[in-house]
Amino acid sequence: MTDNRLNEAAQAVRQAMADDGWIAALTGAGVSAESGIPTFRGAEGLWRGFRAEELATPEAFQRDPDNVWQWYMWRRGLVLDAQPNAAHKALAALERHHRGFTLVTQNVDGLHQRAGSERVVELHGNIHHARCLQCGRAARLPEPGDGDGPVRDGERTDMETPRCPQCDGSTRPHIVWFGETLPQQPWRQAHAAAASADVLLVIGTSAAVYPAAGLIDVTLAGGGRVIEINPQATDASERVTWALRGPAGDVLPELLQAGGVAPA
Ligand code: BJW
Ligand code: ZN
Repeated sequence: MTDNRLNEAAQAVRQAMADDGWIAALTGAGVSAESGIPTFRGAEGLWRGFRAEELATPEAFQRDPDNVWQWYMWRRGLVLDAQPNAAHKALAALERHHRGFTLVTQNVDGLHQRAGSERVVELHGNIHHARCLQCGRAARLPEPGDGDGPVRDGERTDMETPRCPQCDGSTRPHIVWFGETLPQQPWRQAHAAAASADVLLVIGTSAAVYPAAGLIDVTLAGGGRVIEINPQATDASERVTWALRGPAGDVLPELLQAGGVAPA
């Protein structure tokens, strides 16, 4: 993609860095699509005939905790088998290159961290953790290959929610479901980053889920400019400054390289 929009957007990135300004990124499921992780609202977003909106709710978990748990463990399996892609790596390179950068993600897959990003603000939780319903502690789930991992003695051990290692209470996925409030500290960090951003990169999100999608308006209201990277038009396309069409794994490295960030 070598059109005017890309060049203008790259110029805004370059300028923000030259001025020692602030850059933020908001990522969604599309940034992990090229790693083979299905998006929520895409055609592969279905699992056993359920849509994500039918599984990612406290009511669904109350009704059938094992069903919801198994959906998360299926997704976690995909994530553990996946590798970070060029878009995750480009964002890690941007963090290394520019101090005033904050990466905010709606994703729960941990692929940004695996690509080398160290300061990741997770708005919707993390699929590798379970949280105790009794004492509130979030603990990382065992990895395959740990003595305690999902397969032990040939038997799957991840088909039911585990007990809390601290108090033996019941646990749930450490995820923010529809109707639940976002964790306070990450939300504050994300809001502050969007408010002070000279440039906000909005990558691979349908911008349909709030309050995350509202960060776009926070940046625009603060006088910052917004660059959207997505192969499709989204709910935000009409209000962003530049909408760059294409897969994040192609467009983001091209944009950042044109903006002066050395490739990963
Ligand atoms: C590519 C690509 C490639 C493909 N490269 N791109 C204001 C207005 C209206 C509604 C609300 C509002 N405020 C709150 C609400 C209610 C609700 C909400 O937003 N509903 C909307 C659906 C209308 N929000 C909430 O309930 C939130 N809580 C809250 O607001 O609390 C206060 C409150 C409490 C009580 C009552 C009211 C308010 C919580 C939201 C939690 C979202 N949780 C989920 C699931 C859990 C995580 C998990 O299981 O993994 O988070 S939902 C799901 O959507 C997931 C995602 O993080 C989130 C966003 O989806 P995302 O990432 O945008 O994915 P997709 O699939 O939608 O889009 C993928 C995009 O990628 C597409 O555009 C593709 O084109 C693109 N793409 N290939 C680049 N290669
Ligand atoms: Zn506990």
